[in-house]
Amino acid sequence: SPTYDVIVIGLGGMGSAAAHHLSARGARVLGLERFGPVHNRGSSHGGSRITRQSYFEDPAYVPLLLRSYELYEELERATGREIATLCGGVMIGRPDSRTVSGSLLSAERWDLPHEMLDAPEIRRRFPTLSPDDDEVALYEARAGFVRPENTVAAHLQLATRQGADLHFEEPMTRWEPYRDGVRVHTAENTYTAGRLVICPGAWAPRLLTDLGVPFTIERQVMYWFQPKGGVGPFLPGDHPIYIWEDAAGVQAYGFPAIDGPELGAKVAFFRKGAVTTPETIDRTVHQDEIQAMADHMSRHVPDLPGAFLKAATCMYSNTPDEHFVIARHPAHPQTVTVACGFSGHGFKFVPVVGEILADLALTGATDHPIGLFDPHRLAAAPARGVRT
Ligand code: PYC
Repeated sequence: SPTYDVIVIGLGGMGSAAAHHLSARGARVLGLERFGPVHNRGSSHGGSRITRQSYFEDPAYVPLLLRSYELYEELERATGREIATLCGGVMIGRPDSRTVSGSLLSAERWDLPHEMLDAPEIRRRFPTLSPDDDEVALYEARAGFVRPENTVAAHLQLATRQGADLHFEEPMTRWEPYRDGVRVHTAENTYTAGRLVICPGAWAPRLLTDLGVPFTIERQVMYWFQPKGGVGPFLPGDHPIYIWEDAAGVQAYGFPAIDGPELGAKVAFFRKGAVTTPETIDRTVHQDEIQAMADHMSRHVPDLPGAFLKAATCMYSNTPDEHFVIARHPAHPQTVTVACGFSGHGFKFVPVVGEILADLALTGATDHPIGLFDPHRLAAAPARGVRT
């Protein structure tokens, strides 16, 4: 059976980045993916993902973001693909909302360039946005959006160029410890390797049963609307990305019109999805969901919900505290590394996670600060309840 230094399970966002960074360091890499290249069955599709540095979730993410931004540029240079566009972004809500206060905490802790805007200033700078009088925004010029499909394609392209074997439509059926490494089985073949890197996305509950983390897989819907007066005021030169937390704590987020007039502008709720599994997810987007999204946005970005254009579903893989899991597997620390539980805010970290996974798999350690992502913190935690 073929032998590798490292086998990477899953070639979505995180796995494709791992395959790139591992093969760039000279490792003999096999990547196994259950679907085709750059597919839309997991969590790495939909044309855009937000990127930002003043990170409301926790200041501990900031150094990783700074490195990711460097790697976006490297990836663009190496492949000629559009990866990240920094069109600016606003985090809007009441001053004490998590979205605003958490973003400000990170900005101040890490001395990140930002501006605080009151409601009249938000309206003046961004006329499409209609904040309440008691809402404010943290504006960050270095926020923007990342192209998920281009990012995955770029990592796969580089990994292939560097000699990685990437097998698509070939899911892992099981793996076991074997000599000093692992043996991985698929329907077609058996492979051996010194190390295993598991990037399961929404398949984490099935592939990482012995990790001790109670994941919740959540169905998410992305919506594209044609703005009422056309895309003019929504173009990326004038329009920021936004995350908007209302007085009830509901977060919605949106993008400028980044794909021309036909595709309008994308918007979604951040969480608020139904619990699901990759096998049973309802891929149909229903009229009442579309109406609820349009009604919500008509209060904040009144010109956005003109004609409904299209919608797509994807999945979040939530941990109970919504922080990631990136570590050597506690039950197999010598051989297996895992990256999972990205809880709906992981894509912007894809390049740096690839670098971290290569560090952990090849040397057992990383200089990146990943203490927050230790799975031991979650061993006794209940699964996160899903807000509806
Ligand atoms: O990670 O910035 C983010 C994000 C916003 C909405 C969903 N994810």
